[in-house]
Amino acid sequence: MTTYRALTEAEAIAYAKELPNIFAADAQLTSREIGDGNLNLVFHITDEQSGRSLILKQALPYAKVVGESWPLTLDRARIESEALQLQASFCPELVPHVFAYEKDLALTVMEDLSDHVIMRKGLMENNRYPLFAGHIGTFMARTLFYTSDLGMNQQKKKLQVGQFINPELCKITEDLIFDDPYRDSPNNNVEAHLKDAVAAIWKDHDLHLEVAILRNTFLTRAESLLHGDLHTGSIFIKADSTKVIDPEFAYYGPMGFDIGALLANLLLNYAAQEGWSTDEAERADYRKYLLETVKEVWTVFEREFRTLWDNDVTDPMSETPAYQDWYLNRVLQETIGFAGCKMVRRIYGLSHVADIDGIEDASAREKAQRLALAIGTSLIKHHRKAASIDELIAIARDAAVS
Ligand code: SR1
Ligand code: MG
Repeated sequence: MTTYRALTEAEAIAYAKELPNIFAADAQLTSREIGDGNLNLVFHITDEQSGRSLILKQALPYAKVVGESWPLTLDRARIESEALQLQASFCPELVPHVFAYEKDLALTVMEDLSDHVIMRKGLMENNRYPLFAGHIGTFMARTLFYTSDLGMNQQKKKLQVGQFINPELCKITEDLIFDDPYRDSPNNNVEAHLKDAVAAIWKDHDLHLEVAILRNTFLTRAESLLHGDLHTGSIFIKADSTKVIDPEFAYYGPMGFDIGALLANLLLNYAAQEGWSTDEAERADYRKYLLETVKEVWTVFEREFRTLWDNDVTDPMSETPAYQDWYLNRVLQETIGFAGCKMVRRIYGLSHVADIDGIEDASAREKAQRLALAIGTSLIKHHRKAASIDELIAIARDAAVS
């Protein structure tokens, strides 16, 4: 039995050499630790001679972003590798291939995607990805439908809920998204120029009610196997390919949480345009592209989900007239609410996003932050009244002009 230890680059090379059928026995491998996320080590292993490469991802027993004072279960590596393999059974072209998972080292061996870029970085360079909405809408429709009571055997689903119980990672989300931002928590990271806006949020009881309702939904609704952290840093992209990575927060929760996370991150980039583009017309044009993408993501998701429901549904009551419409409207409303929560937490919670924090000019950054907060809080307050994705888009558009 191997005992857990965080690998060094040399140990990562030695481990990779032992993997069957990947590198030649005499291959000269190099390793670079490239993990830039909050939690894990990521080794990029390459063999110059054959051109072969792969990724070794290893969970650390603590949250890297905070340090060893924040212990974190290694079981998240199992959850991630099992979620990736399940997602691959629904849409293999949209996730990295997993070659192996080593429990004792909390280590997953997977396909190297370095010909793609992290989508957040691509958006920060104002790149456009015309195939993205189709890819991600399909990913969400398939993974959320086929892991729900609508798309699989309902007894097997209960067992699958057990397979993906993920209490420690869920607690991070419960705290950082549905609690800390709404009170003066030491976990928050508030820039001085935002103190008035944040203080107003801490006093806004109408807003707190909506957040409490969304938090309750996150805590209690075992609807589908979620990715659990579907932001633009969890997506590798290039013109003709999208790969969803990093599902270590996977658990059974409400569908709208994944969709909302994705839309929130597009809207955070929308808000960040304040700082990235000085040319008014260029900024307006990229914002238009982002809102069109938001709409298309929802439209593809809804269309694909309805098709799966019509063709593959397992629930005996699913043909009840108007049930499908009721169901999708509820998913839409929760998507909008969760999107709002995901925006607010990234502005002054523990963990921010580079789209916003990377704006060097403090006054442009403040404008972007206030815009994100205005959109996020409006989405939260509006979510239970929503009946169309156009309402989310109108909120984003109106906030940017006011
Ligand atoms: C302590 S982890 C902070 C954040 O990083 C991940 O990407 C999740 O979004 C989590 O909330
Ligand atoms: Mg991650």
